[in-house]
Amino acid sequence: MSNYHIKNLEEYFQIYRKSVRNPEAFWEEIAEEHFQWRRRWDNVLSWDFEKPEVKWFEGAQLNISENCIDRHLYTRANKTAIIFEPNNPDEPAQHISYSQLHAEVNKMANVLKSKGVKKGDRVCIYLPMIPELAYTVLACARIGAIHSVVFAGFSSTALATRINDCDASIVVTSDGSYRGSKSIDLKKIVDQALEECPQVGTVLVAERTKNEVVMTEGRDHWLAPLTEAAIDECPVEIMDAEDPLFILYTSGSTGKPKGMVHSSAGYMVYTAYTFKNVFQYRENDVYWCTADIGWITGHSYILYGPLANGATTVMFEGVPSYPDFGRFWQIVEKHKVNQFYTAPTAIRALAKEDLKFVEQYDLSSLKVLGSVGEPINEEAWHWYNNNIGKKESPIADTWWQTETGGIMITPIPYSTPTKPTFATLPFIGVQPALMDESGQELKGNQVEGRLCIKFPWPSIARTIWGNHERYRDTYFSAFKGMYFTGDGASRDAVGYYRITGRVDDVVIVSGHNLGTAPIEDAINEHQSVAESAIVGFPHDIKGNALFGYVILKDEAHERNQDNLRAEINRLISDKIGPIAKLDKIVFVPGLPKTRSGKIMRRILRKIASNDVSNLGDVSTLLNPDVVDQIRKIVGV
Ligand code: 7RM
Repeated sequence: MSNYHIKNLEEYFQIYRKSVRNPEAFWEEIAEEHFQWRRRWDNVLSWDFEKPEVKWFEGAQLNISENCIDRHLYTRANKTAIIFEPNNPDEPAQHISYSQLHAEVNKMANVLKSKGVKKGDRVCIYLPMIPELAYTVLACARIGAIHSVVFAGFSSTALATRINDCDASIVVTSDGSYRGSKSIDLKKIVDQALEECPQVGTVLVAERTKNEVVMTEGRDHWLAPLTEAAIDECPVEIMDAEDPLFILYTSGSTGKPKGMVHSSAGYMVYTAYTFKNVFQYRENDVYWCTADIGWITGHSYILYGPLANGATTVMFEGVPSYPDFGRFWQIVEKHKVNQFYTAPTAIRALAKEDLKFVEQYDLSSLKVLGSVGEPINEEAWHWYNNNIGKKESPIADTWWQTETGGIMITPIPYSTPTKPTFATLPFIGVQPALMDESGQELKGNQVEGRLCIKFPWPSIARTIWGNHERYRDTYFSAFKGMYFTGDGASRDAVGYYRITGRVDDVVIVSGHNLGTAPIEDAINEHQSVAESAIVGFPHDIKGNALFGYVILKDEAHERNQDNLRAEINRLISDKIGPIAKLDKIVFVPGLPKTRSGKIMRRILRKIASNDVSNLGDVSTLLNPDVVDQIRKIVGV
């Protein structure tokens, strides 16, 4: 029995039990046999969820870029590491071998060094899905700089907040990006952001769209001439196991985004091990995850997990709808993709279109389908299973978070029988618990509660950048001695988990986590707005959409409401990004509040979802009458 590659359900249970009975021994064996270490650890695990503090493989030294690239050169130098598939299907794909990847990453590492970047410095990466993005991420890892990738769909304000929060002094970007038939002027967004970021002394600009850009003398440099002149050998920085590898921002229910900090060793071990098993990856398979590297899914399962296994990973620049709704399936056929990993929102969007977009392509290479980002509804699950997997490729509905670093609850394809809408069983080493609101663990099956994790796994985020107290308060204070996920879940009669969704004020729109508070903050800046509350409501394609309740200032009641709606959405677009725009905006006289002044979002959610059968007791509200007034305006 090999612990590294699970082959059937019995083996899963055996390995699972072993991993829980003695986690240290289990993870030590995985770490020992599958990675390259510069120094061995002194201690496998120390932890305290009260502090909270988690350390894996303390004393060990390594470099993750060496594990993802250099060590494969002995056996896989000419194997394709990354297939770059451009936005435009007429532009040829690039097959980047492990030895080419090595050269490009080393050159980029030397460029960063030449700009003064050192171990521990933060590098903000604001790039589209082009090879330079992969090179920059891995180059940072190589020299021990902490990368902070910001999704290139975010606005200049959102970018500036993230640059300043981690005090990055260098930004890597491009002239522009292609998204379907559109192109976006990324450099201009960076220029705007940097008006708020005086500490940024260097901007490196990759050329992609060749649109005109303004280059600020002394600060901005085209990347290509620098990499062309750079040497393609750069020694790796030897990192301690717990040295931070990257920061990735995720929205919280309140306040500014949280910069989740991931470690070097634990993150590597866990993403590599989950990748191998969840996707049942075999040498020479072609694996494709459609996420953007700006999200954790792209970090862990486009780059680090696959490359640590010497896999071939596809990086797609475009969108599922361009040039038509068959693009994903055309790419699957073209590159003979074996494992395909996408989000329910994409599945729902494609399921709405004519089946001819699927049927004209040969999808017989597919062996495993993955889903991530939000609960996959039954209809979408069956469409995916019937039309893409032809009922022969198991669906891995993978539940996890930016904070968890890697997949936590998932079927093991070909081992775990799947069940629509269920993420099924905990991955090896993961110890979930369902808790009731009084803080008691719900034992046994057929229960529903708040999803917590009882024991550390190697890739748990170690802190929130610059705010350890917020880290403790957000994840370790709701349930004593446990990591609280913010999600609700149920467990069925055989112990399968089903994730029911967020129990806090984060709404997942098209797979993007959006905190409602920052959107409210943006709206409230409108001169006509007095107060607002945003909630999610179910949406056919996006999973959830945003519903805004807005209280206008008195003098604004004369204004045209449609104009106001358009202005509010423009403001959100500018401050946060187009993904945060509201689908519905209603103008209301007040918001239901508790006596301590907290908005009762539960009530607003029910009204937005047209589900007012059970509004609960509203008599304790500060302003019970407002509920009926709002219902009248919304018409429910
Ligand atoms: C990987 C990722 C995390 C939140 C998480 C859940 C939701 C993710 C699933 C899911 C049901 C799934 N990271 N979520 N996967 N809900 N089933 N398979 O998405 O930080 O961006 O989001 O996403 O609510 O807490 S994330």
